[in-house]
Amino acid sequence: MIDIAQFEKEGFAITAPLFSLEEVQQLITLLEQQKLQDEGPRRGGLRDVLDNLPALRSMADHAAIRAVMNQVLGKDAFVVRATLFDKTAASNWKVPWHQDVTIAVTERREVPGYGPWSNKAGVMHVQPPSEVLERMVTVRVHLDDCPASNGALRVMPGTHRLGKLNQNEVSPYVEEERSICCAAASGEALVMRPLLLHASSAAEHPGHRRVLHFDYAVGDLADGLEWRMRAEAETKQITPIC
Ligand SMILES: O=C(O)CCC(=O)C(=O)O
Repeated sequence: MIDIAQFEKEGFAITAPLFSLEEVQQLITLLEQQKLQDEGPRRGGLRDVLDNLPALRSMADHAAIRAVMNQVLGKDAFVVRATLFDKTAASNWKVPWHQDVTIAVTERREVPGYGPWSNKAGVMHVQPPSEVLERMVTVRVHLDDCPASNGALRVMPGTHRLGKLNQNEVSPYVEEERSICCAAASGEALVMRPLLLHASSAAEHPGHRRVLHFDYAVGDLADGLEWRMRAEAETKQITPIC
């Protein structure tokens, strides 16, 4: 459970452990068996990880995440995307301050307020209007301990209330001395609004910094546009892992 008033004001919260060490270990073993982290693109991430590992869907619906989701989006929230991020010696990256402004959809349709479009590894992405992004919440589950020195995410509190910014409008809202470093232990999660400005540095002594990043939403998109993952949820047979 999180402090919901604080979450709405600041745009983020760090949870108590949502997963036991045993569950985390089970997930790491699963990822290692699948060699997903080695196949990730240059930046040490793997998009659409549920496509490669549909068993992870049970984690996205884990009771501990559901309890948080019930607080922040309500019981009708559904997962719309999952990404695995890792920082290793071979792929130790940093990202500048930005908001998360794209969603994955089933197909391109010209709908007012939606755009620009992009095709990322065969998956159609679009920037929706701010109202859609404001109905979304991200849960970043840490599989490894993530102190500041391991490339933890930094956030600018309250910036989720600015609406969608162009990347060239971001810098006036970034005050490094006011930023918060979201250090977290293995099993803990960072819950955040996608419009919250965030950035991260490279790890100082890279080993692993595995984060499963789940995006959740409520409600339909406009004029027949469909969330990609929601559509797939209805057609795939899932084997639970935890
Ligand atoms: O995991 C990170 O450090 C950054 C992830 C990121 O850039 C994002 O979620 O948009």
